[in-house]
Amino acid sequence: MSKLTILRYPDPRLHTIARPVTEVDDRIRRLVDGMFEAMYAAEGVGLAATQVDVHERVIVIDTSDKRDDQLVLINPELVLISDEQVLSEEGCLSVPTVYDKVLRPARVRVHALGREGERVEFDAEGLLGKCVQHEMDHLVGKVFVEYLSPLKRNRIKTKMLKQARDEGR
Ligand code: K2U
Ligand code: ZN
Repeated sequence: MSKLTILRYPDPRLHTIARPVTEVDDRIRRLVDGMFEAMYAAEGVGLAATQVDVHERVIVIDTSDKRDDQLVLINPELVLISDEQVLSEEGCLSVPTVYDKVLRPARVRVHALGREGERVEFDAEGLLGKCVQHEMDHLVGKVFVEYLSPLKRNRIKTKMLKQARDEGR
């Protein structure tokens, strides 16, 4: 698979709602491998299929320091969400150079399928917890800047459009 391109905000395709994966087959595994390649190249810790213009419920994550602990989440669901919330800084590979604080549940329990179609279930908090929630937002067409004020969001939109012009995108 040639290297996947990560969509840049405010590309309208980022607001597409992903459909569930019907079969975890070699096509999905090739997509997963391409997503990890694009995520590592962009020095990210997570990536949703929406961001590479594939609208199926697939997420890849690697929050390890050595970049060698791959987590694949297919058809992910949050089955438990803590009442406690935490405010922490986020960024996004689709909104480069922009970082701001987002309030999210502190802990979540995740159910998903893994790379071979096996059941995956874990509790997540901290960086992994917010990454899972950030990626699952992507799968329903939501970008983290939508949690910010309209004024901030419009300034970011203007900045991204200028960046794209300057890069000849
Ligand atoms: O979905 C993405 O764009 C990947 C995010 C994952 C993430 C977001 C918020 C909190 C935790 C993880 C990026 O990996 S965030 C870090 C980043 C942002 C821009 C450029 C490089 C790395
Ligand atoms: Zn993102």
